[in-house]
Amino acid sequence: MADVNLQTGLLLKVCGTLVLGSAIVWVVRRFRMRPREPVPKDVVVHHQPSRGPFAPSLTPFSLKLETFLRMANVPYTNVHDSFKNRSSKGKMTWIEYNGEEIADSELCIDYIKDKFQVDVNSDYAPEQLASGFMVQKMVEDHLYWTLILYRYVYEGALRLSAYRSFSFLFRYMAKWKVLKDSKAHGIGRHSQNEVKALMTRDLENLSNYLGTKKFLLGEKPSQVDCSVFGMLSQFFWHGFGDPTEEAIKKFPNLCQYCERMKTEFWSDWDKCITHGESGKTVK
Ligand SMILES: N[C@@H](CCC(=O)N[C@@H](CS)C(=O)NCC(=O)O)C(=O)O
Repeated sequence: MADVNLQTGLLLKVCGTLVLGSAIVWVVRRFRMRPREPVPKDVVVHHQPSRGPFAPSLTPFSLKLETFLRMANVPYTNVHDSFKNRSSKGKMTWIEYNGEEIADSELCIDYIKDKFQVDVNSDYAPEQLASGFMVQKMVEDHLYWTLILYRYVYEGALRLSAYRSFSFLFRYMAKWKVLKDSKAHGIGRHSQNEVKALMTRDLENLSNYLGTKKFLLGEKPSQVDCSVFGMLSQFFWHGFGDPTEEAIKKFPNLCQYCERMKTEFWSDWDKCITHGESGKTVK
């Protein structure tokens, strides 16, 4: 009799786990479901998260891609849904064009350049473009990690929560994920002081590279500026007084560069930010 009760209990536990597991899978799938609205023809649809408090996005890669769309003068529209509706690769910024879906900001840019036959780099020689490319890799694959370690791990997204209603669970999950991913990258294994020194050194090199030039490569903006601007905007407008903001403020030419890119490509900036109001709907 005791054996039968034990087996029934075990069966109930297994069934319960299966039912609960299926329910979680169903909820996650539904949460991530693609929108059903028709997509306009011959227009790039940029899926990105909602607008940021003091810059158009809290995601450097979304700001990079949208700045590129403006630089390339390509018809586009935004759908602010990618927080829930991720790309096929699980990341946030992505595009749709006439039924095709492209994930990853850099691959989106390659696709747009090819589809619309645009060249935003024509003012520069291959050697200059190569150095710009290497700057971009430093910014996206190194400086970026210092930013998100500060934002989500060391600061626990607390400063950000003043402008965005992030639940405790979200902040906990974000911290856990960034810590896990940054450890896989390697940088997350350093101490906070070491990360701070690495961040400052990246910014210092960037500042030296920019020097007195108007844009990264010279007098005219080019593709690399989209990426660098997307990233530096986070330090300049979305540091909320934390050490990332303190770090960029030590380099006046980087701050002026942020303002210059804003003036050049974002005349509607004020309509594209929430001005710190959580949940406010803007362009
Ligand atoms: N190489 C990607 C990087 C995109 C990326 O890392 N996006 C972050 C937001 S800044 C993201 O989606 N993180 C969520 C995650 O990793 O699950 C691109 O250029 O689009």
